[in-house]
Amino acid sequence: MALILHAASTNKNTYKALIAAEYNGVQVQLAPNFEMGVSNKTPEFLKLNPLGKVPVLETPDGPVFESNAIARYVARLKGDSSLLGSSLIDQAHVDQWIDFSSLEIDANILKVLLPRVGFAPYLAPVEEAANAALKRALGALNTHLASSTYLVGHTVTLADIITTLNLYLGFTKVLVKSFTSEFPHVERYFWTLVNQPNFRKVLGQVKQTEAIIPIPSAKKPVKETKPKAKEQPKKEAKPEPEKPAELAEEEAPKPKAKNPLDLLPPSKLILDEWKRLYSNTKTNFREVAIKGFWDMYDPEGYSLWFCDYKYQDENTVSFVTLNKVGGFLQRMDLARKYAFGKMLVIGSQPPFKVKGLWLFRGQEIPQFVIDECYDMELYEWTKVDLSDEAQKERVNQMIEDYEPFEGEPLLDAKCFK
Ligand SMILES: N[C@@H](CCC(=O)N[C@@H](CS)C(=O)NCC(=O)O)C(=O)O
Repeated sequence: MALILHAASTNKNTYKALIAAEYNGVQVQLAPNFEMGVSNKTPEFLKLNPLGKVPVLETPDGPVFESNAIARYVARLKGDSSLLGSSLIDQAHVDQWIDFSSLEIDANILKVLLPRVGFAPYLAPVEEAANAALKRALGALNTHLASSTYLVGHTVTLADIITTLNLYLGFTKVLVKSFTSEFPHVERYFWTLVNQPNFRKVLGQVKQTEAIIPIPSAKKPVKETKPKAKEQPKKEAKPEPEKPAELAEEEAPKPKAKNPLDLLPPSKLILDEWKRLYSNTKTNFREVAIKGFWDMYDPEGYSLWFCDYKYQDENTVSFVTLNKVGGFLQRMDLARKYAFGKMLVIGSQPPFKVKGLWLFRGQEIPQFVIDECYDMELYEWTKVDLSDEAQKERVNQMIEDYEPFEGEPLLDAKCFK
């Protein structure tokens, strides 16, 4: 029977146990319908972990919290698992690297990341110290990896799983290429590990972040943590010369330019009206919403686009595929005033196909969307030819979540509105 892991499916701490489970052939399943901030605050959940934090693993002998402990439990479920090290000294080294990557790498990445996503107050000296400590740790790791493929012995151990996931948070969120290129053996190690089949099944395709998240405006309140007044930065600090270039670049205040799409001639299609019609139509969708859409559609002020994920063969795990689409829609937030979209995850078995339909203001895909949402390049984009009735019918079917879509059931249909 599968062990139940209570966790958000986008959390790198969750992936530690899931990848260890893949290596050991153990069944671990995410708790269905888990909602971060809701499910982990219920009285039942607090009995599993009094802090209300995730992940938590339910085992036949009771719950386990702390992601490293959970991953160790999963690793130990297989008697002869090579994940734990075969000699006393190898086992000690597995533990050594787990602690090293948690305390020297993960902790410092979080000190950089959390203020930038609004979960802690931003303080330039704190970030600087975290970056320096991170460089020191990556330097030591780089030296170790100069002469070894894996951290301990000649196969993947739990130390590699946990270290890679700690690096994963860094590579995908804060460590841009100019930062990591100082540590070529760490880079080689990271890309080798995330491309191992058991990692890939859980993580999908991993991409290094191209830019570090900008420092939130000093005026915006931080989430959850309330800093004392004297701790708050008075205004966005000017880049300091000794700061890593990629961070300094992000700090320069940028004047807010008007979006060129706001300068287009007015359109008879009022996007909010269409979004309202879409949301409020509960019955007769074809006759009401779809007909209403074409009645208000303005082919001069807007354009419709099909998108097709370029790497469909990689969509082998349903929740990873759904997360990928969910992440894309979150990153499209910047286009909410100018776009409407439907993203379908198609098929009942892997590999799942991801296809979508987007309505954009203007005749082209807006340049700021291409520039700022990296997912755009992961899709093939084709402008809808409205003179082709078959393409128009495909638009209708995508808007209404028609099933079977192109002969297959829908795993999910997400709407961007
Ligand atoms: N050291 C813990 C970290 C747990 C943790 O901080 N979890 C966060 C999500 S990444 C959480 O559940 N936060 C909810 C809260 O603080 O209430 C582990 O590795 O499991």
